[in-house]
Amino acid sequence: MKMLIAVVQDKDSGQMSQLLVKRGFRATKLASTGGFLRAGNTTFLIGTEDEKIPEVIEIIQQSCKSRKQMVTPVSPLGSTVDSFMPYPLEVQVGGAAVFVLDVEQFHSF
Ligand code: 2BA
Repeated sequence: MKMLIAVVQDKDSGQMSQLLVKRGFRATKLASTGGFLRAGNTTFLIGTEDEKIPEVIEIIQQSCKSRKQMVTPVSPLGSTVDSFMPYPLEVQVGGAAVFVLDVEQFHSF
């Protein structure tokens, strides 16, 4: 058995949940925050059999789009107002960051 952890954008999480339920997968959704953008995103925990991992990855690819986002960097510690120019920076976010882990045991009571 595997545990798939997928960090996705909030905008894509509704469609992804629907597809997972429709195709018979069990999942848990957690509200999360990206360390870099400090913006909300959604983390899915999906426990499934090894052979079903490609199907889950296909669902994630179908649901999650890549988007560009502008970030204004925060002033680094110690810099003066004169020397720091906070130019907005464009970053590409997503489709999804996916981790697949081995599960030693699973119990459901
Ligand atoms: P954030 O950490 O808010 O990152 C948002 C986007 O900012 C990233 O998109 C990436 O394009 C950019 N980025 C992140 N760290 C950066 C850095 N140090 N310098 C320059 N650009 C940077 P994604 O790579 O698609 O990641 C989307 C979200 O997935 C991340 O949100 C984070 O919540 C999660 N994530 C991505 N990689 C991860 C990892 N290795 N471990 C844990 N979470 C991860």
